[in-house]
Amino acid sequence: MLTYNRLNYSDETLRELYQAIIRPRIIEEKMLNLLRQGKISKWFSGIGQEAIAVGATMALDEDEYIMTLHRNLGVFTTRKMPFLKLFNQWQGNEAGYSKGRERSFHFGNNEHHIVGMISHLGPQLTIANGISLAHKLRKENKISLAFTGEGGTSEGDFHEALNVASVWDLPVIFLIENNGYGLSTPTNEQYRCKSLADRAIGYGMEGITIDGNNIIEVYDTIRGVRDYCIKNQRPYLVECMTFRMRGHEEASGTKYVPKELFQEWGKKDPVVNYENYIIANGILSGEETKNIRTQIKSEIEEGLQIAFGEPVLIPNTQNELQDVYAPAPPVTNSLITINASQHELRLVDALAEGMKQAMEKHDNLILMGQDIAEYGGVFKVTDGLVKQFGRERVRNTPLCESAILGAALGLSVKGFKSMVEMQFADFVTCGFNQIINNLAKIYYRWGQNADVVIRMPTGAGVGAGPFHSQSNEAWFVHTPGLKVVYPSTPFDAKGLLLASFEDPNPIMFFEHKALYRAISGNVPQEYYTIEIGKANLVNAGDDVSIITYGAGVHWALEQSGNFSADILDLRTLLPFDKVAIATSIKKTGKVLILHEDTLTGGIGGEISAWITENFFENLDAPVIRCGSHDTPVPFAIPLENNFLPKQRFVNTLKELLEY
Ligand SMILES: Cc1ncc(C[n+]2csc(CCOP(=O)(O)OP(=O)(O)O)c2C)c(N)n1
Repeated sequence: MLTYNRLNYSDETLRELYQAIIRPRIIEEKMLNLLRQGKISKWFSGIGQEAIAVGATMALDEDEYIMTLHRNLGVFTTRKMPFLKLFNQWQGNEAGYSKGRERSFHFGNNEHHIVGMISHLGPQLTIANGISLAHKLRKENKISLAFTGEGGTSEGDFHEALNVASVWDLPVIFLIENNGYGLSTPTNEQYRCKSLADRAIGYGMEGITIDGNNIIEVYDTIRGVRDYCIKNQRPYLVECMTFRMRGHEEASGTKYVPKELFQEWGKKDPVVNYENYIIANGILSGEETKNIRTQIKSEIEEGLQIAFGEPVLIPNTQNELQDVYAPAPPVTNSLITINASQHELRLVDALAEGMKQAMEKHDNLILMGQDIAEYGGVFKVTDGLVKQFGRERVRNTPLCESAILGAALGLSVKGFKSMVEMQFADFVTCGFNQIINNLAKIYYRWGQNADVVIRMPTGAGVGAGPFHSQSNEAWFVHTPGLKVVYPSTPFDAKGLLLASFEDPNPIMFFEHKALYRAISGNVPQEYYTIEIGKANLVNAGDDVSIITYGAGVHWALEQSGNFSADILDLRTLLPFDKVAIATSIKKTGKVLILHEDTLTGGIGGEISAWITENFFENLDAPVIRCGSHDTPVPFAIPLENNFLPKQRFVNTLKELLEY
């Protein structure tokens, strides 16, 4: 039995809480029936935990974002998502929230201010930071709230998210639904602190543990915590104790849970207890609660009838491909006259000039990265920007790639642009999940774009060893939803960087460290952009096409006096310029693909396959690839020279020409 303290809440409020908590329970009871009949797909039940989702949602303003999890039906219903559309979503119908592209609760919707989870537990916590940062920058008195299970608190993103929220003074509520089990894992195999709320102390924030089955307690606590977060501009950790009354998902059973626990927690059922309380205290009569139930049931039946009659989804491949990227605006100022005032800049300075002009043009652009403010970044690309644009827009970050990339996505949700600087491209591995699974896929999944440029100082040739030298662009080329840009000259670097900031999609922007200060060239002083996806023929010849990018462009150019070669600088690797490649190979009939990346699985394989599939008849020789050896990048200079294809490719080229 639960005991309720209504505090000063009006009958009206208590009635609203009842209407909100009863709805997800009735929906789920119906869903369980349908599941048993094999009419719907698997389901993660929130039965027994509804007071948390419902109470927390009721405590927020409607335009405050909630990052939800798989058991949070109560958030979706309390935010008044129509049952019909929700059911269409669960059924994978075109009329659902994700056009059939996502399952269950793995979607978001800006109209209802919900950012749903991806399957991976943890990343949603860091998105809340970005949303709250947006509130803070705009001086809006709003919070964001992110859910996690107690299992999810063991993920690195939980720690990174809480730390960043605290260091940046962000008004975020982190809410743990502690329901006893993470799949089959009980809490004593998940963590060893007395209460998870105690973890707040370690991050320098406040935390509290409450009864998650008591809807008035949840509602009142979250209201109070919300006020605290706004007033103090601080985050807060709330742990709600509850119990998962059904299996992790319906098919998986509950054999591992002692029966007594079900009995004990069954007595504390959040819906039954609250209904009894409401009736016993005359807030609603038994008749009235019955009517409310009947009305919800008929709404469900009506929705089911329509949704089951929905046509089977007929795939349209063109639509599917089109929805991978948010539409990019047309390129502006791309035609610069030859007389435009130019100055000679090193590649690093061209990037710095591009960064500055991007900041001037987009007042909603936020820069984030390790040591990028006063220190100027380890390669000094952001040097001086904090002085001109201030610390709100040029932000040093703690060491936590994942949390910052997640925050960048949160900023996008609120209409900001952002740049995240990886200190070295190698460290992107610590933020890999956010890029690959969150930023890259979100537009296709439910139409929210990730307006983020991730700058990647990359490449070898500087004796920096296996973890400061990697070429990892191919990892991202394999991920639909990303664009991969890789300039080789100062002119391209500035123009492509500015184009990247205009593009609303997530862009992996590779900058070769060894070229930063080694390559100079004329760069227009004014703002200009170069179209993403367009290659550049940097040398024209007849006998062979050298298709390359980054440092490879310069290796090839050094040899250009010895061969009659088209040297095609791809400039963008995803999408790569098929027209330019086709034009060149039709002319020369021989192709060498040269890249610094290791050979196996490098983008050369993809381009080679595409050429062979489409232009076999135009070829006078097999398509040849030349890349680094398939080893990690070695440290000692002789080893590194041996690793790189810079010297090797010349012989390969000769052999190809003699073929
Ligand atoms: C990163 C990651 N690892 C593993 C899983 C598989 N998985 C899905 S739910 C779950 C248990 C989650 O437990 P908890 O966070 O306590 O949430 P609950 O399901 O209890 O609500 C696991 C292991 C996952 N989704 N993401």
